[in-house]
Amino acid sequence: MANSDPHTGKHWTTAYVGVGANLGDAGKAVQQAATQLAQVEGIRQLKLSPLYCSAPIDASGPDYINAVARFQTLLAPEVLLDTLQHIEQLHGRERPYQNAPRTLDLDLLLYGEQYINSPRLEVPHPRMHLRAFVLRPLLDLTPDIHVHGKPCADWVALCADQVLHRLPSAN
Ligand code: PH2
Ligand code: MG
Ligand code: MG
Repeated sequence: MANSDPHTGKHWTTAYVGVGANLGDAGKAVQQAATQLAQVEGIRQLKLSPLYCSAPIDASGPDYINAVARFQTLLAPEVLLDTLQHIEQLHGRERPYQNAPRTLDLDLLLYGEQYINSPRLEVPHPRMHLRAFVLRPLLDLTPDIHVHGKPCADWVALCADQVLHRLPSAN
């Protein structure tokens, strides 16, 4: 099987996670979340995209900071979801109402080539192909990536009206 470790036989899957925040020090929360994810057993080779700032879409509150993390994982999708929710909790995530402002949001965007529809999880993430704050950082990480069978760059062109500012990198 592609991407199996020859010594352990374990299978590493490439996953993408959308990282966002619009309460508190959002930029710091996004960076910290990436560091925390990279330290999880069963996650390797994590790369965080550049950070972007944008107004909330279908939501209210301060501007968002968004990025995307790409990594390889041995964790099954729902175990990965548990891990993401645990990290959200470490950042004091509250859910008073749908799309409320948040200290940290971690959304599983893509898990290999899989389509998942379970009560807890829909992958690819249902609105990702419509959101520049997801697509632009995704394209930064993996320029040839496809979403729903179409080049990500094509989806980006379709949401060219969404204003998004790339933040200068810290290093
Ligand atoms: N997340 C939402 C709703 N609206 N808008 C921006 N700009 N960035 C987000 O991450 C975001 C949003 C729900 O998760
Ligand atoms: Mg979200
Ligand atoms: Mg979420």
